[in-house]
Amino acid sequence: MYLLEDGLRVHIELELPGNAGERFPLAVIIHGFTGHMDERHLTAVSAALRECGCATLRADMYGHGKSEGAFREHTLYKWLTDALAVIDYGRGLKGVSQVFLCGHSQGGLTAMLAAGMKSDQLSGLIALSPACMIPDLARGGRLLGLHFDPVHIPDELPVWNGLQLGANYVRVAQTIHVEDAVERFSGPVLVVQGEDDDPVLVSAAKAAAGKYHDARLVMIPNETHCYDRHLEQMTEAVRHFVRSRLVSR
Ligand code: FER
Repeated sequence: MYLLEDGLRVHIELELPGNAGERFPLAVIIHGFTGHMDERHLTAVSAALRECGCATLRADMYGHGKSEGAFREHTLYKWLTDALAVIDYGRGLKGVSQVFLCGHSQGGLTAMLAAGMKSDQLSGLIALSPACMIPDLARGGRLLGLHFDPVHIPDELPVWNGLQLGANYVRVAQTIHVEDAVERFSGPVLVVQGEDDDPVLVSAAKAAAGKYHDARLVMIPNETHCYDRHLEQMTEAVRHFVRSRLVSR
């Protein structure tokens, strides 16, 4: 189904746990850059969360999957307002007792930013391979494996799969200070990171985990950005984190 956010359709998929009672927790799940809600690692984390009794609400962000908006025009601000709208929709569903927020990569960064704005409304944040180095890379003119002048940003940046990304993506990213969002979230955090991911991502994820008030970092040896090799280790870390943070309804 679709939500309307600022006049544009945001594609969402709500799935209830097998034994949903009158009250149940809910987890919102956000994909990464060039991704979509049906990627293998996202359907897997979604299934793991339902095994813990959570309803899951996966969403396609602006310019991705089946949501409206052009990929070229997407920015972290647009993803953030989409994420806030999806969380608000989830919070408003009848029976929802508590809300977890989970994101992968750029969706992990988006989740970290949204969590900083909704610390009082979230029971936990799950950041999978969070791409929290994007703002620093944008300020340094080094996104997407490219080098550019960060003060005179080219109108379009080529993305690895033939897509083009507009300069406003970079201009927006340059203004974002992840440590502010980290400081503003006081709830529990799980960061999961594969050790064979891009080293820039690995060190940024470790650093972010170290700055949260209450974070657990699970490093998975010999694992990629999208958990291609040890998917079960990622989903097990998520189940363990969520199970100990369920409130009695
Ligand atoms: C980049 C590295 C990683 C980048 C984006 C990502 C826009 C995001 C990856 C993902 O969400 O999977 O340089 O630039």
